[in-house]
Amino acid sequence: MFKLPDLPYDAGALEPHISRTTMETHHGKHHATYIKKMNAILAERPDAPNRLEAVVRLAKDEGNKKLFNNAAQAWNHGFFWQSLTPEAQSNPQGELKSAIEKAFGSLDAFKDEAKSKGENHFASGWLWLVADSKGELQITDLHDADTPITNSSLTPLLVCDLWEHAYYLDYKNERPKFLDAFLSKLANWRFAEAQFQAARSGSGTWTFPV
Ligand code: MN3
Repeated sequence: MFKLPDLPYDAGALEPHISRTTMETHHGKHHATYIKKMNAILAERPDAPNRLEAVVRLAKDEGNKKLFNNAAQAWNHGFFWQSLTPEAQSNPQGELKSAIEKAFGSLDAFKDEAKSKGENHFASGWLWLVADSKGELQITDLHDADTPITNSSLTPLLVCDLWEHAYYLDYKNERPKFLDAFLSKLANWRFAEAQFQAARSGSGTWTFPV
């Protein structure tokens, strides 16, 4: 059984970019419901692994869509809360900065590509910055509950939730404005740097709390 993890900051801390109401609904209702539904399925599965990452991979391998959708959404939201920060942050530093410049040309070019992929993603899903096994970066948009953790050669560094529930109360249909806020005000580059270092050293990437 998994518990809803606490937000790593106050629900109102991301205002004015994301309102307290959005965060309370997104975390306390949407995220909580995915965990509740997953737990109901796992209650019938005494053989299920006790790490959420392993549950997500098992559900994918088994083709168990209902379990996969709820388990992957539980994991993705846990990772999304870490990908946001209320702190005014400097841009990516060190090796992550170099890797972004190598992959995209510049931080601005990265933001342009991320915004374009996020804007053009049809319907629900997630916008990921991932590192491959060679430490090379890519931006990938995945549909619905899909998550890069089922691909053993990819490590997620940051994610932005593209489901309407992530931004509709604050931005209505204007997803590009939400993407701008994410890319220029909210993205947690210190977390992405730590993930990138962990990916390169082969251990210590973020895991869902048990
Ligand atoms: Mn969501």
